[in-house]
Amino acid sequence: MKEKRVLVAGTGKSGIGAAKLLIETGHSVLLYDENRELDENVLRAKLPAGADVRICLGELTKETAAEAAYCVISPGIPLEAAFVPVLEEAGVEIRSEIELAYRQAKGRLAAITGTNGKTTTTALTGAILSSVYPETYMVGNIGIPYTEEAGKMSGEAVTAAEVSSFQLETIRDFHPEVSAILNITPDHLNRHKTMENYIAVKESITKNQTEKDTCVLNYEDEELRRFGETLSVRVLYFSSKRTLEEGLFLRGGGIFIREDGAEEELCRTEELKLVGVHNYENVMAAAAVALRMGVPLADIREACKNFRAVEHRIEYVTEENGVVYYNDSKGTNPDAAIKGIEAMSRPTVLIGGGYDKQSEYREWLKACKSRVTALILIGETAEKIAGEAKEVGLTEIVFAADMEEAVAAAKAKARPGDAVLLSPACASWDMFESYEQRGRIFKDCVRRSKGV
Ligand code: UMA
Repeated sequence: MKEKRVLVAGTGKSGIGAAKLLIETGHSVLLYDENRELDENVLRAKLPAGADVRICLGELTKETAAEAAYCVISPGIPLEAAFVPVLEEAGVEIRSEIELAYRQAKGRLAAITGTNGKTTTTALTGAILSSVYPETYMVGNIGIPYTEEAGKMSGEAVTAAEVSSFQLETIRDFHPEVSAILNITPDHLNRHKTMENYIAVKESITKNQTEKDTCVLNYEDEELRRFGETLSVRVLYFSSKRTLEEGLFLRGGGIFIREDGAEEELCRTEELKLVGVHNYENVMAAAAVALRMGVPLADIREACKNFRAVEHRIEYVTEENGVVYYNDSKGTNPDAAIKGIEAMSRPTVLIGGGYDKQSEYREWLKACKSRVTALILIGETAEKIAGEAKEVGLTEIVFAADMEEAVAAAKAKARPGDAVLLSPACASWDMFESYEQRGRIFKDCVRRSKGV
């Protein structure tokens, strides 16, 4: 019988990573994408020359689906996609791209999820781990597909993975030794439909963990505290609000670790280059993960002190005529954007709006009220946000067609001593490929117009 091909759905970073890993491990691949406008030659050029790959774009027929042994799905593709029932009818199992990578990977794995802070926490965890383990990988939603790295790993490998709810949706055996859930607030509800579904998918990061493993949880998130009580996995909590009997916590200006009744200081917050309580939570979570991955406290302390903010997360861009520009393009939901605006100590001209995930903007706009002097809105959600902004008393609103216009409008509104902040509270996908591209275009517009 002819050997079946593995169907890889999606031809973005994850799809290409998955296809390459499958090819390396001797599989033939059926690379599929719903977008029929894609150029087959461009896709083929991303794969090893001469590889046994068939490319299929547009509609997936029953006949093609029946050729697949199983399907590796990219995280951006919802299970509601038109081709999914075709696969189901043909009895083809759908696995997450991280599931494929996990099965091929070697060594030890720590996986971090949560609505906000997971990129910073994963980057910091990776930095701590790499300070003591020579073969450290940082993978996943952070922008490096897990499948790109999995084939390179030896038994000594230590991996920090940022995993999103999209990636967790179709895991089966995925089993981190240490997991972390940082917080859960409404996000991606257009995809997951209900908060219950979203919570369940995030919490499924622990589903294969056993009593030998650890789950790091935020004690101040009521859902996660409750969830921790139901787990047979070892739980290590962190808290930014209270002293814990066991776990990591913020007290006064210090971060402490208490285990088996013994307390030690990890660091003073003023020693860190990260600012804001949300970042101290990220530091506690990363330190907790690293501790359980066997890193000595002194090494955790050093790595935390040396770590700088990641790009697009309240990132300083430049100062011009007394106005400071910040790029918080990673503020892709209202909760993340609240952190962005709360970090501003100056009157702020805020650029917001973008792809419509059916989020609620009221709390974010309320947080904006005391600091925001003008709101510049872009994207699909501009009208909706403008309506809610007026209701909370934010009336200085300008609509802009693109980032260039938004930056020009922000510039015209800002006075010396102000900040201009891009912190959209929305995903970027209506106007940009990614939040990274949105952030880079913002920075380019700011720099291009400097001095003009
Ligand atoms: N496609 C379809 N049908 C669909 C949707 C997409 O065929 O219904 C195709 C598109 O035509 C495209 C491909 O799928 O060719 C894109 O796949 P993708 O959206 O999964 O994008 P990747 O480039 O593989 O990037 C993904 C993550 N993107 C998403 O989850 C949307 C990246 O996270 C991640 O860095 C990367 O894998 C590596 O692991 C980005 C993200 O925005 C940063 N994540 C969300 C977030 O953080 O909020 C979850």
